[in-house]
Amino acid sequence: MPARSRLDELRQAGKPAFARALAEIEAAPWAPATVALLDAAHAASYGRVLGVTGPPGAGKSTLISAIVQGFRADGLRVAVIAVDPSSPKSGGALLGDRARFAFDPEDDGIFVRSMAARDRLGGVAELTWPAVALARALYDRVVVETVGVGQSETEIRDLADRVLLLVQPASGDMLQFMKAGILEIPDLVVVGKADLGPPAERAFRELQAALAHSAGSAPPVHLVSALEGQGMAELFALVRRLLASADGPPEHPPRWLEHWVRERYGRIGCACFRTFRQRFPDDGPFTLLARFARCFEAVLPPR
Ligand SMILES: Nc1nc2c(ncn2[C@@H]2O[C@H](COP(=O)(O)OP(=O)(O)OP(=O)(O)O)[C@@H](O)[C@H]2O)c(=O)[nH]1
Ligand SMILES: [Mg+2]
Repeated sequence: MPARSRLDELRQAGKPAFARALAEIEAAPWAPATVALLDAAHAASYGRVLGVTGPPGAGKSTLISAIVQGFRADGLRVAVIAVDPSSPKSGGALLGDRARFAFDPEDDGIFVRSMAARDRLGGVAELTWPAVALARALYDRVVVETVGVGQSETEIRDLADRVLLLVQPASGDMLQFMKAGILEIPDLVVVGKADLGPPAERAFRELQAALAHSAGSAPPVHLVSALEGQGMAELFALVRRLLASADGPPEHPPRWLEHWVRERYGRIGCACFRTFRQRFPDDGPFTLLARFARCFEAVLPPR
């Protein structure tokens, strides 16, 4: 079946079909039909992507549940992709399925998939890129949850149109984030669990003060309680506005391509890729990756 009609069929068929398509991508990422489907999705992309990152247990999934309800109330269809930090040894999720969302399973307008970030702690899983590409052609909004432990923040920056960093009161996160320069990445910073009272307010004031002294334009800071709703209306209004004003369909080639190549083939692979891609300017991103993988792996010694 031509990739375009497959995409149309997926649009009609709802959640189980999308889940099956993701399983196929996972099983045969370089199959010609997979590559064609993903490039068709990339070309037909319309959804906007919100990345939500922050330390373990900060309340990301709870906040995402609340934001998704807001999107649904706006009549938007939403896909949520949660990347679990995984154990480098077992390759499995560290704490089982950490995606704790409160969604109505009967609602066909919300799709949820959690995936293990295989090779390291935090960051984006290899399947996240194709999953987001496909989701952008099927859903109005795509929310990606990642556990922020340093390097992953830059990955989410390239994958998402807008990035929300969630921090936990009284955790010392702020100091760490400032040192690591992570506060430059998000479009907005949220201090969660406002219902905890004074520690949350203190964290909020500290963050505002820190950002006021930072060079360049500082992201706005919000204090919210996703559990009790405090500050959520204002936050949602901002998220809605930020996504609506995002640049629209991803640029070509997408920024995440080089991340993917570097992740898989290292710095040398990335340097080769830069030259390689110039020879195939008309390739869709997934066709280009498949072509590169074929060539690059052909010259590598067998593993
Ligand atoms: N008091 C309070 N607790 C919250 C709030 N939001 C989340 N929590 C609690 O914080 C804990 C972690 O919440 P999650 O939403 O699973 O956090 P997470 O950041 O997605 O966690 P991981 O995915 O495991 O990194 C749970 O026990 C939540 O009930 C909040 O607004 N107030
Ligand atoms: Mg979570």
